[in-house]
Amino acid sequence: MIETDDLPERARKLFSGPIDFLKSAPQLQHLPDPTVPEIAFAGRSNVGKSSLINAVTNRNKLARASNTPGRTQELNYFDVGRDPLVFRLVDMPGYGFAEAPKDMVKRWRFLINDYLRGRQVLKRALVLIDARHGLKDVDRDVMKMLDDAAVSYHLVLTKADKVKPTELDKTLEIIRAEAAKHPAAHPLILPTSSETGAGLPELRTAILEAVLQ
Ligand SMILES: Nc1nc2c(ncn2[C@@H]2O[C@H](COP(=O)(O)OP(=O)(O)OP(=O)(O)O)[C@@H](O)[C@H]2O)c(=O)[nH]1
Ligand SMILES: [Mg+2]
Repeated sequence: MIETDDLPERARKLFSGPIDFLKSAPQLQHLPDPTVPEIAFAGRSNVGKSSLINAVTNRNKLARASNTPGRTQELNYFDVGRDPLVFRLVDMPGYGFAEAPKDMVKRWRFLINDYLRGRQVLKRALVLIDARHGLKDVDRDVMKMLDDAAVSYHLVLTKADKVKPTELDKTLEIIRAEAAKHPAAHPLILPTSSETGAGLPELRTAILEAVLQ
C-alpha cells in the first residue's frame, strides 16, 4: 500500500513505473470490473487529453493523439502500477465536437455522461480546458453535471505553452473565480503543457492524492 508522506516523489515513481494499455470500451458494458480507483480525462475535442496522458506518464504513444478532432472515440483504459495495480487512467472522447456526424456526437455524449455520473470507482474527473480559450458553455454543462452527480473534479489548463505568462495568469484568475461557484470543483486549477512538461509533477501529485482519498 502506498503511504501518503512525500506524495510528489511517490507520484513521480509510480508514473515512471509500469503503465499498460488495458482496453478500449465503446460502451458501458465493456468497462473493466470496478476493482481499483479511476481517474478520467475529460474535455472538449482536441483540448489535449490524449497528449496529456502521454506526457503525464512519460510515454510517447500510450494514448493516441492527433491534430484531427474526434481522435479518441472510446473510453481507453490504462493500468498504472503492475503487481500491484494501483489505479486506472481513462482517456475519453471529446465533447462539443460539432463537425462530427450527429449520431456519433450523441453516442459519445451518452457514453461520457453515463460514465462520469455513474462510475462508483471514479475518484476524480479531470476537466481539461484549453489555456487559449478558457471555459466554454459545453465545459460549464459538464461541470454542472458533475456538481449534480457529486463527482469531484479538477480543472486542468492545457497548452499553457501557447499563451504568454500574463495571459495565463489572467485566465487562471477568471477560471478560479468561476470554479469557486461550483461545489464539486477543486479550488486548485492546474496549468499544464504536454509540450514543455510544465505542471506535470503537480498533476501527478494531484492524481495520486485523489486516488488515495
Ligand atoms: N502546443 C501544444 N500542443 C498540444 C498540447 N497538448 C496537445 N497539443 C496538440 O493538440 C492536438 C490535439 O491533441 P490530442 O491529445 O489528440 O487531443 P484530445 O483532447 O485527445 O482530442 P480528441 O481525442 O479528438 O478529443 C494535437 O495536435 C496535439 O499535438 C500542448 O500542451 N501544447
Ligand atoms: Mg484523444
